[in-house]
Amino acid sequence: GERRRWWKEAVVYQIYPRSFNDSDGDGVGDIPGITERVDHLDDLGVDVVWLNPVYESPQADNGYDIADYRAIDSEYGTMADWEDLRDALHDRDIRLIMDLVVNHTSDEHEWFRNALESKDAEYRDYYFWREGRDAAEADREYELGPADEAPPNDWESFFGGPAWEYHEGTGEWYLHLFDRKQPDLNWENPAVRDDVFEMMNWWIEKDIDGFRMDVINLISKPEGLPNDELPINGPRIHEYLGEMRDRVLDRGLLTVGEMIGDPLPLDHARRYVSPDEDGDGLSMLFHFEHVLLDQGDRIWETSDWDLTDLKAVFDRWQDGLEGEGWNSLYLNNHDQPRMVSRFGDDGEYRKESAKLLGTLLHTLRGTPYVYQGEELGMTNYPFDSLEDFRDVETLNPVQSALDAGEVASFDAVRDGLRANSRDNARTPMQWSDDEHAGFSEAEPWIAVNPNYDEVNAEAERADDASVYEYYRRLVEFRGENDVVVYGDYEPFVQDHERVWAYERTLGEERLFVALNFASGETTVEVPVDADEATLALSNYDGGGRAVSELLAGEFRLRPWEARVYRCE
Ligand code: TEU
Repeated sequence: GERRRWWKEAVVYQIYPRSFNDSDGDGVGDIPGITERVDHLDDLGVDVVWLNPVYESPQADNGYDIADYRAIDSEYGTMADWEDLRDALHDRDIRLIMDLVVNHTSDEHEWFRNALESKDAEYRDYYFWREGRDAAEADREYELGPADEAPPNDWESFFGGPAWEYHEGTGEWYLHLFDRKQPDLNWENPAVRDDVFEMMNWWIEKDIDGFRMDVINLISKPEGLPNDELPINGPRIHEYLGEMRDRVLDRGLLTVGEMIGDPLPLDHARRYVSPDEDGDGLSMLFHFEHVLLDQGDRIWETSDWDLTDLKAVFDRWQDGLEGEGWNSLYLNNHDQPRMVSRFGDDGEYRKESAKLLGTLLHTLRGTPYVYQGEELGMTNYPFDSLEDFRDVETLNPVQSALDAGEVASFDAVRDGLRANSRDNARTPMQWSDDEHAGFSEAEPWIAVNPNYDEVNAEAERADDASVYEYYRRLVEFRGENDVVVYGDYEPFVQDHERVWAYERTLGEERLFVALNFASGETTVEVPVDADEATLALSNYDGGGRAVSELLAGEFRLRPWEARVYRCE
């Protein structure tokens, strides 16, 4: 059987500090604001908090551009505030994992400032510096750098535009796979690895419980930085992670690596999370395959998907890591639109579908990650102009496309951005129906979703039929039933376009889960041959239908109905 580990049994709650709770009335969330709300987490029953970056940063990418790994950004508070938060969480048996962003730093980090000084500055080699190509060699024109030069290669930044920036002072270009204010660290330099590992150990000494590792499978770049290879799962990636495992990680931490790639090859994935000695030692990883299903090439483009695609991705991973490693389970985070608007129905069946998606997350095999506001059924934001957005990943490419005339006007991209923008996830947490949703006394840095009068924590905590109350029961149910954590997963009716049905088994214990991903009634035949079944969870009031119905072969589900049966 599967080895017991505390992080397999845990439910993780993700906090985006900028948007969680503002304690000092500047419109920006902060660390004391989180501490004020730890009871919300304790009542929900979650076991771990993952805190998005709170380090000193010019905030070009909301903290994913770090200027000092060992200091807290003054916008968010002080190190003493952080220690108070850690203690408040630990007092309630909630562990704390920190975001580790070491593919790149901020261009305002002292290493990069030093690197800018000259070609042989002490920290020059902490980053990737290259000479430009002759402009004639490139197959397109660039607006960056000297007229007779093109960037060293054709790589594109994940945020649009070339992945290189020209530096006049030294006449060379530096690599940035994200914003130009996020220069990539050169992991080939052993001094970089020493410094990163020392910094990680410094945080572990501060009694944290693990790391979420930002785009960690980008840290090894293909040799010579060739045009036709991408810097994903590069040649030395397992060597670097193995070194990290040996020098930092063997202490029972929760480590979750964010892994770019579509698809992410299973052989790499297995090695990242293999519990064997030659595995990289990560507890689990985040892949992107399910959240890329509906994406087009550009941020405002979407593509069609149906439930069978979504099930196929999850089935592949449930199966692919079986006995080889552990899955993470997420449907949204700070980079993704709200799950209920995307995979559910955020209109008539908002509550039912939010609960159904929660049921899925809490009954598959893996560790669930709940993103702040998900437990309230928070939805996407009705963006209406470019001024409503704050995110570089939205603003940069849209602005360049507008400038280039590739996109005629905001109207042409409105629907796509409403569906896709990361800012959907970043609107303030909805605490109450007070002004600014109880998030802040001041005008928040990004607008509050207008539905806060109905969708908010205070109202939901007072309502037994709320999404919040259902989530509380889900977390509790998972905590009380080993079969949910350690049981085998077996899907049924994989070709069904509306129903996701599966069973989980562990020894004699058996659960049967049926989820109707549709805003209408659906019937389905499921091969459940149990003699007896009792309803354990349902997202409909009085959802307990006669057991005979389950056994009749044809199974009827109401719109977005979710049912979990215990079979004996
Ligand atoms: O995100 C990784 C990443 O590639 C994102 O650009 C993601 O693909 C995209 O947002 C989906 O729309 C991580 C962090 O989670 C993100 O917030 C950072 O901006 C990024 O790395 C750079 O550090």
